[in-house]
Amino acid sequence: MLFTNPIIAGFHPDPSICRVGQDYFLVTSSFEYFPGVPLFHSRDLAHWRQIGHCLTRPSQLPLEQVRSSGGIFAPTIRYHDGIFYMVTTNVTYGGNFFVHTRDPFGEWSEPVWLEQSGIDPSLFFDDGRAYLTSNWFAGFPLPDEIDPAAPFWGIQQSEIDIATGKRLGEPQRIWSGTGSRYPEAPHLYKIGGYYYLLIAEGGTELGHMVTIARSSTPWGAWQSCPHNPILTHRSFHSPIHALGHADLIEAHDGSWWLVCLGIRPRGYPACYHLGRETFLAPVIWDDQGWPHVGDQGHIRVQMEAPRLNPVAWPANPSRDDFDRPTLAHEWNFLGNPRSESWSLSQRPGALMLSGNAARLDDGPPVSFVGRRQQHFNCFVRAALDFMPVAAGEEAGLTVWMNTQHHYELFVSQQDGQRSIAVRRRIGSLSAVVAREVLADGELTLIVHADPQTYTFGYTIGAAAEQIVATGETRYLSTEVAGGFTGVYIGAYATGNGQPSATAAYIDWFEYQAGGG
Ligand code: 6LW
Repeated sequence: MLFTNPIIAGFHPDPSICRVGQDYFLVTSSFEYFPGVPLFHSRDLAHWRQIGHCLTRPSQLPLEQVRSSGGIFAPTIRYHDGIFYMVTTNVTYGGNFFVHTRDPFGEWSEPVWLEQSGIDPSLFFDDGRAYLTSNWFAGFPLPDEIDPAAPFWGIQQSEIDIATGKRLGEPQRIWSGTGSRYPEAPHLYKIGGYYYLLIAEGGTELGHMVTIARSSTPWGAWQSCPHNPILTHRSFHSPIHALGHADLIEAHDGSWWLVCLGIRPRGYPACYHLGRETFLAPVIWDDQGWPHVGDQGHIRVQMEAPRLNPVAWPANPSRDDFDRPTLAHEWNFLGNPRSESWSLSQRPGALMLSGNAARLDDGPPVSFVGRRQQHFNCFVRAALDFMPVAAGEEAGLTVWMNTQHHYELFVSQQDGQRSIAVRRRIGSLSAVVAREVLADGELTLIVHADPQTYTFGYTIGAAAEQIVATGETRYLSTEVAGGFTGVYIGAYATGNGQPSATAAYIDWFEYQAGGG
């Protein structure tokens, strides 16, 4: 079978994978979005369908007033003795914890909080023991001057009681990698008599890489792989970059694979706005017991998986009519949603958003329901029924990177008339770049995305589309906006500082994937 990377497109970083028989489960980071930690299922490693989220309740995922790129960092998923475990960090509230379930298609447990610091926690089960491995760092962002003698940068580990989460010993600092910055994303495995410690180094940007070491014990001493880094695209000609933060898996046919994050930057200097995505590569073990990843340490867009049979899932419907009692898995809120801010039952068949006082620029608890942009080219339409009465009330679509970088196509009152406008916020600049009075009739908001540009338009009834304004994708990229996330396209409503009683109704929302 030929498969295409990324295997999960759009903002889906820090993948971790486990297998039960022929069923594969994969999780990714979710930061400020709720529900948290999207959970995917596959039977061939290449085709994935989202089956839910691991963190679906505020008691598992407190995100009150979370800032952009706070919340949930990298998760690890493991299966042991009939139980699935997902361990992660809520960097905003509480630190490291895990949840567990016997049924990944159902609900996960309440959090079990852990007594070990550091991001990127991972669990490893061996010989009746459970190990918690995480990174250890001296703070982020890096200070301008680092005293090489002072902090240990690397990986720490403790043994824990998996029933209670209590640690059974002091965390030990076990490896600091091969010498590059940000040793992180550790995963421990036992393969063919050795313990292998897989980590990421170089940071999650263009210098990202995957390194590995092995030992005869889970604690070291670690022998670094002679051909480290085993995966990197530093300075390599490819449409794919920043490969790192990986997890290994042995497939049901005995072949080995690696999932990792990567980006698809465009333009010059290159930048990316779809976020860090999930990639797959084959792994071969040499007769010295060291892994070789992909095509000589590189990942291509199209790769061969000769021994795996494709098991594709039906495509998600492109249009959501909001006629089910719960939101489909692709939808997210920003932070914990407030019950008064949204409803699927108030007007059956429509998503109701009610503007609270929070502005979009404030982030949570703004009334927002969005989905990831997963394709460079896509076409989004949404039917909006919204009759603002007070100044400040607005509702519409946002192309959203974070609180300081987002573009809106929105309806509001201006000089007593209902108008449609485009606002662009880029850092500390915010401007309404176009505004028109709206005629009466059924309003459909439209966003066309191509690799360089968002084009905002609308239709009234069956009339031809009116274009309102455009905006560059570049100014919503990670290089401009910062953070760890990728672009969402969402519906929102806000009172802009005043609670608003005027509901906005999204009758349907359509996301049509184009190329890329
Ligand atoms: C994650 C770290 C990283 O915790 O980025 O690329 C951080 N790797 O391992 C946030 O996703």
